[in-house]
Amino acid sequence: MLDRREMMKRVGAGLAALGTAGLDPVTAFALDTVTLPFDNGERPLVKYPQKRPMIGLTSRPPQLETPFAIFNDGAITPNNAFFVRYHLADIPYNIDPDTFTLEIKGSVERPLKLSLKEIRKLPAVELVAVNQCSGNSRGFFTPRVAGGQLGNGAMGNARWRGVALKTLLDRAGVKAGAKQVTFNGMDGPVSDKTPDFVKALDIDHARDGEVMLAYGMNGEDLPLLNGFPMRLIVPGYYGTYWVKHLNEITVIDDVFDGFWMKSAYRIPDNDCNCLEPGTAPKATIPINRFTVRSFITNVTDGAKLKAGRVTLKGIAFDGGKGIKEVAVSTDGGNSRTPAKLGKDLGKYSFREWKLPVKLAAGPHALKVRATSNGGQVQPAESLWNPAGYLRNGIETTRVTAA
Ligand SMILES: Nc1nc2c(c(=O)[nH]1)N[C@H]1C(S)=C(S)[C@@H](COP(=O)(O)O)O[C@H]1N2
Ligand SMILES: [Mo]
Repeated sequence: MLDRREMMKRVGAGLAALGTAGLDPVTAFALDTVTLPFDNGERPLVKYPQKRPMIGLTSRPPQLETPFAIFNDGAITPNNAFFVRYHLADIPYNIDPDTFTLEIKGSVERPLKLSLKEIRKLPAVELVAVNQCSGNSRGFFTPRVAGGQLGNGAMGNARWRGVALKTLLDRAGVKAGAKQVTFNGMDGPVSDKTPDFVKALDIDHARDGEVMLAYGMNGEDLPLLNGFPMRLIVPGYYGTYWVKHLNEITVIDDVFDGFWMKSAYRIPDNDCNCLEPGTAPKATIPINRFTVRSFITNVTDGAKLKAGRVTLKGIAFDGGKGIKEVAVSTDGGNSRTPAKLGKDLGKYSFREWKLPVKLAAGPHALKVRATSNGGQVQPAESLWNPAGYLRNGIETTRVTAA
């Protein structure tokens, strides 16, 4: 065990190494453990430079979950508490923003190579949007599925600032017949048997004016582990498309068939994108928009509360239609009352909600259900798929009032 002074020294060393936005991975260390509410849910609480203590899933590459209590602090997730997900262990820990370049190539009239300075001079756009890992909440699946056993902390909401991808594609001049655009970041595999992490979007999606390249996050540079100096933002879409350390954009005339599109991150191609547990899908499609979700953030499962009036509070979000209603039940789902929605930060953002309720002495199953402006409603029970994606069943928080 490290004593506190030694810990602080290491944090200091880690922060000093950030001079050129580089980060020394060995400065991460464990503080304590937390237990997520499913079997084998014990995790170290770890400290990385630019991050407050986070729930550690893996260390090589770093995968960090946001401690859930942070979502009660506001609709925006602080940069130092934002989750981290990587696939490949060769992470660019030392990026020089002065020599960084972004290339736009392939099926374009004018291939471009832009410095960060040049990109920052282009017309800027801002958008508040949730980033959520496809496997957020996977640890709760029953029957359980393979993959990172995440609690509910692989999501976060930030104000992103950068350039619309359309602006860059228009400058490069997309040629007629272009079908998709691929995105590659500076991280890579340690072994050449592992395919590089490359994602693709359809050309019309890439040019919708909302997909953007972000160099700013909540008014600051991106934290290194969230994609410094620049990442893709695909509003309403799962995090897998939000390529970090983005430095290569390629316009292509066919449908990209790289591993991370063709074989990974796929969901059953049917109405519910779900299956009977244990069965395999007939056909699959690439994962795309978020399902609608909501959470209570100010009361934890198993809490003992004072009987009487309690104000419940939480967040909701969906894949980009915006939240129409959040309804709360204190009797296990028999009756529901609509909550008061908080400030609207945009259709891709977390939406806060709150509702005063009266709790009689005894046990209560609190359930919160969101409906999107598109009419999507959270199902009573979470649906199943073999990769553990899209989880969005109505959450139940069991409390006892006395
Ligand atoms: N370069 C790069 N970008 C990436 C990934 C990656 O492994 N490498 N993982 C993706 C996945 S699956 C997710 S969920 C998000 C997570 O973003 P975050 O680490 O900033 O929270 O990054 C995406 N972008
Ligand atoms: Mo992810």
